[in-house]
Amino acid sequence: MRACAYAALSVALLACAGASAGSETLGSSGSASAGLASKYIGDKGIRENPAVVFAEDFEADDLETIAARWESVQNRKIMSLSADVPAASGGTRSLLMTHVGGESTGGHLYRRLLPGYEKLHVRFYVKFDPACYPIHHFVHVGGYNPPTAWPQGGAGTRPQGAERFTTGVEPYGNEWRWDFYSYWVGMRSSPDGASWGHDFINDPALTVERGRWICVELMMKMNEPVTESNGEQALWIDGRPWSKDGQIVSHLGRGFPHGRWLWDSFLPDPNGAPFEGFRWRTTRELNLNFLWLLLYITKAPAGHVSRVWFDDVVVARDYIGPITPAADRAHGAGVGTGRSCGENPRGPDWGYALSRTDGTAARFPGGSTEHVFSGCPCIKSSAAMVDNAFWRPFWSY
Ligand SMILES: [Ca+2]
Repeated sequence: MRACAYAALSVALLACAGASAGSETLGSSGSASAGLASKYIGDKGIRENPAVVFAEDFEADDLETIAARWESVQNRKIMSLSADVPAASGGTRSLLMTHVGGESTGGHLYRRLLPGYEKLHVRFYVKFDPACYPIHHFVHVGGYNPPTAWPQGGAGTRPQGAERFTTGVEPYGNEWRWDFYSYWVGMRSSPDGASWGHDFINDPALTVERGRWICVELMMKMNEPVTESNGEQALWIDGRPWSKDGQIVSHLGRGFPHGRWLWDSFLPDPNGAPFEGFRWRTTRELNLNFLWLLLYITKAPAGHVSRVWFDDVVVARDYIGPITPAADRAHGAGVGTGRSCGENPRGPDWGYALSRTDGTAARFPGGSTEHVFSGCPCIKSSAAMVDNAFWRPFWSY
């Protein structure tokens, strides 16, 4: 459980609404299938995929260009463009938020995702400086009816069912563990009589590692029909769901996982009752329609500096997954291991890029230096290759 002190926030700008998600990409083995990102090395061109709703890679010469892609920008003065990017990223810029204790409570980028969706995946990369102060609230996804160009309030209050729901993906306070933080009509009460956001994973082992880039993906799926509690939400860290005591606990829907409630916390437990599912809404007018890239820090001592980087945000109707690294950058990681094509650990349908044995970039028709194949075997015979000699496979996962 977690006390949510939103009261100090200026009115309409910050709200802790809970939303949720669902995921259909978890197989029986619990591993995620290849996502949209597997088709776009370095994420280059991913925004052209018809399933992609929005993408923000922060590749721009100035913040004004970035701000134009969002509807609400709070505290732009703490934001800057940084050359620190995820290793697999095809870009050279990320967004850095530099919070200084005593000067502000952070900042945000917010925008609607219109016309609104029944299911969405939101994937982003984040890096917390090792000295980053505990986060009070973080990135949120959800829906407002009607949609607004700014985040709404509602902290501590259970939604009515027709007007809002939200879910934050949050590094929980001093614990630095990943969990959801959800508000919806079906939520329960907190010990103080209010309804603060609910958490669901409650595993300290799901640590938020500071000092490195992390790939975070949230999925939310609406309940349909609106009388049912068949909505879902799911979370992947670095492309992996989270399991505990023999069950996946990062994907919740009607009947899964098993556990029990303690006030506003769902505690997964294989011997508990099946999760009841999410009734996110009571009307179809309410759906997934906003993304709130939020950094909210409230208790850092005066002068304490907390740096948080964001990059490679993608919103899509299907599973996205981590960025596929370029062959040249990753050369060596999967080369020379003696694996044959048939031993591709992601299965024969997983694509991969090639690089030359001498370390130079591969060349393909059209001048491209990168290529993702969709099948196996293919390395020695693919018509896409300019030259059959000197190529080796690189496993792109
Ligand atoms: Ca970037």
